[in-house]
Amino acid sequence: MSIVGSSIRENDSIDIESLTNLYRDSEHMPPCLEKSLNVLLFYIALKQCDQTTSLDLCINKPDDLDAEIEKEYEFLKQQAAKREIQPKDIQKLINFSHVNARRQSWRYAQNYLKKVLKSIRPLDIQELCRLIKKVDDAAVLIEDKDIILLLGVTGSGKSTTIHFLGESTMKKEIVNGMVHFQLTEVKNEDLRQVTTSARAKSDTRHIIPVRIPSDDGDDIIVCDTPGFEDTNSVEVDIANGISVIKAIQGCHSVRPVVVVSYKSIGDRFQGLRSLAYILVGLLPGIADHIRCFSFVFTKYPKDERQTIHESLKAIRKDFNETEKSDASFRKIFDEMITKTRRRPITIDPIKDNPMDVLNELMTSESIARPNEVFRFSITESSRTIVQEQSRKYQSSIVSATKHFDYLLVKYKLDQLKQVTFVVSTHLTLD
Ligand SMILES: Nc1nc2c(ncn2[C@@H]2O[C@H](COP(=O)(O)OP(=O)(O)O)[C@@H](O)[C@H]2O)c(=O)[nH]1
Ligand SMILES: [Mg+2]
Repeated sequence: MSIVGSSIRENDSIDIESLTNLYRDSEHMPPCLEKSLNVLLFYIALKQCDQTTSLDLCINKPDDLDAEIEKEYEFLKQQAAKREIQPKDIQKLINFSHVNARRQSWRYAQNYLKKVLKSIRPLDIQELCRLIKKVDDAAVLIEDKDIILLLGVTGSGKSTTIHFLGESTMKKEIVNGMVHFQLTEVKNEDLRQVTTSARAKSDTRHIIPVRIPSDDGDDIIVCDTPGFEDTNSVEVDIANGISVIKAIQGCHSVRPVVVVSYKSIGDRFQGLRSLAYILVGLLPGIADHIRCFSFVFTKYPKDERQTIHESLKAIRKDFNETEKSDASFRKIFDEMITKTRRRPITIDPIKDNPMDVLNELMTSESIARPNEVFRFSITESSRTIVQEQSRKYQSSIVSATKHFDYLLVKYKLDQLKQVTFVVSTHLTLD
C-alpha cells in the first residue's frame, strides 16, 4: 500500500470528502456485499482522480490498483451469490459494472455499482449521521443569532451568491455551454466549505453559516442551504427535514432571502411555481411573514433586468384556478411583484458591491420567532425508505445469524440501532 497524498482534484463525480467517506465507511465494515461495493467504489474513485493536484490526504492506496479491482469484483460476485433474497437484477448489474471496469469506463462501472448499493441499502445511515452532525455544529453557531437565510432551488445560485457576499473573487467561464462563475480566491474561512457547481446537482448538502464582518463591526451571518426540493437524496431530505429546520428554529431571528434565477422565470415559469410550493412547505404560515422575505435575482442578462417586475405580473395574470385559490401562493407572488416594482435586487457576482447588497438585505424586517414559523417535514418517500432500510437490516441480521457470521450481525445491529435512534429522536416529533 502507498499513501495517496498528492492526487485528488474535484471532478464531475468525485470530491475529496466523498472519497474519504467511502474509505472510512468501508474500513469499519466486516466483509459483506455492502463493504465490497464500498471498496470498489473507492478504488474506482481513485482511478478517476487526477494525479497532478496536490492535496494532503492520508488514504491507503493499493500498489497494484487494477489487480485489487479485479479481485474485489470476484469477491463481490461471490457475496452476491450467497444472498438468500436476491434483489432484482443484482448479478446483472454487477456484471455490467465489471465489464465497464475492464474497459476502463469508470463512470459506467461506478453507476452500476451505485445502483446495486441503492437496492441493497436504500438509506445510507452513515451519510445521514454525518449530515446531521454537520448541521448540529452549524446549529451551535447560529443559535440565538440573527441570520440571513438563502433559499431557492438547486442551481439558482445560492452558493455563488454567498461567495459574492463574502467577497470571494471569481472569473466568468463557460462550462458545458453555460455561464459558470469559477472561484479564484476564497478569503472568508467559513466559505471554504461552500462549493459551487456548474452541474444541475446540488453541492450543498447541509446548512452552512458564513460570518461576514459588517461595517459596524458585528458579523452578519448568512446561511447557505441545500435546496428543499423533493429531488434531493433521501439522506439530504431527512437531514433537511429534521436538523436544518431545527437549527433554523433555534435562531433569534431569520431574514429569508429567496434566490431566483432568470431561467426559472422564463420557460413557462414552472421553476417559480415549484419554488413557491417549497416555501409554503417550509413555512405553512408564510402569508403572515411574507413581508420579511427578500428576493434576489440571478443570471439575468443585463438588458432584461428591467423586465422582472413585468414578467412576474404576467405570471400572476396567468394563474390557474388552483393557484388563485391558494392564499399563500398568491401572497408570495404579490410580494415579489411589490418588491420588484421600484428596483429588483439583481446580482452580478463580479461587478456588484457585496456590502451594498448586504446592507439592502438587512433593511428588511425579520421573522422574530422562527421556532413558531418553520416546520419539520420529510417526504413520504423518505419515510418509506427509512422503513424499508430497517426491514433490510432485520433480515440481514437473521441471515447472518444463520451463517454464524457474528461480526456481520454486530455491524448490522449497530446500523439498525442508528436508524432507530434517528427515527425515534427526530421523525416522531412532527
Ligand atoms: N449566482 C449566480 N450564479 C450564476 C450566474 N450565472 C451563472 N451562474 C452559475 O449557476 C451555477 C449554479 O450556481 P450555485 O451557486 O452552485 O447554485 P446553488 O445550487 O443554488 O447553490 C454555477 O455554475 C454558477 O456559476 C449568476 O448570474 N449568478
Ligand atoms: Mg449550493
